[in-house]
Amino acid sequence: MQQEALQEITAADTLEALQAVKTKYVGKKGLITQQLGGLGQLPPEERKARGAEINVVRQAIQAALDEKEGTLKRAALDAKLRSEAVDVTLPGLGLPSGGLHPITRVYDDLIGIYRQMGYAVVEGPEVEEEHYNFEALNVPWYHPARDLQDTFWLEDGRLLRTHTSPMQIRYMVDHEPPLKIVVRGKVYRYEATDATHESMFHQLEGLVVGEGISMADLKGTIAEMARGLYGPSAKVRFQPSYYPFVEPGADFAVYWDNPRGESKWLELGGCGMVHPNVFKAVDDLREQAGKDRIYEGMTGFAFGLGPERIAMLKYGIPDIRYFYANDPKVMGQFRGELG
Ligand code: FA5
Repeated sequence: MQQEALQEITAADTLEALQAVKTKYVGKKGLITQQLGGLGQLPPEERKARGAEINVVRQAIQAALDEKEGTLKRAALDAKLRSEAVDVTLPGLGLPSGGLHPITRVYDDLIGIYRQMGYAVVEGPEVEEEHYNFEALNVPWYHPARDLQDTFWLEDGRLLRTHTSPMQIRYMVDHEPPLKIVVRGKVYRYEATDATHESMFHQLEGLVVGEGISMADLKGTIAEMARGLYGPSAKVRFQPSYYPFVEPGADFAVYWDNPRGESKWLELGGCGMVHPNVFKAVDDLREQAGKDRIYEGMTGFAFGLGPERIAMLKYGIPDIRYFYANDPKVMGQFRGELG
């Protein structure tokens, strides 16, 4: 029995297997325990010798069990330590980095172009007074143009600006001409969304006011922007259009000549010469604030465009809603490229 037990102990290569051997021989109902239990049936003179014999076997088995248990436990601990050890030769995991949103990149491009032309960059409130968003821009309450820009109204009578044009008014009330500004920021319209329309989107507004500013300056500026965006061969197109705050007014498009073979005219925004009623509204507000009337008789041009349109073509994004859906599959492609 001792020999068999020792063989089984040698063969046990896991702690579980060893436990089974232990139970088999020295457990409560093990073979050795049974032998000891059987001593009572022997004649008293044989018991002592037999008992001593069984004990020797038991001790031998127990010693072998203890030794093997120690060996197996050390091996298990070694394996655990090896698996947890740091392998300094492995490449690092790296931290996922963020990146600039495509709209931010387009803004950076546009604003870089306008800074070079000497424009100041300003921002304005997204919650706006009705007067600045509409009336002062020559859009009285009964004007049909209000229907073109469906409005989110606040309970207090203010609204979410439907375009960046109200900053034209705010800036002129606070500053004297000559001036050259671009306005960046979010605008909101209460309208059904589709692949090219969002209810929140961005605009870049431009305003230049001084003496003797002409339509030629406006066209030259838009052409300069197009060349800055698309290189020296960029083309621009103007088509007559109507906006109450400019006269004459136009829509402008830029020819997109792109390596993916998607060349086409890209309708970018509206523009025109600042309407005299806008200058008058600014002077009225200035007067109310105790300032001089200085805008009547001035000339100027303004434009407003949507950077989403540029970004969609530039980055091949087919649906405007991807920009604000926070889908990592889309925005993750802009990781790490800071610019
Ligand atoms: C305006 O908002 C005028 N304030 C622009 C302007 C400024 C004209 C100064 C003259 C002088 P319009 O509603 O067309 O115009 O919007 C301008 C641009 O914003 C559009 O050409 C388009 O690029 C973008 N845009 C308009 N609506 C949406 C929309 N729902 N989603 C995404 N982009 C839009």
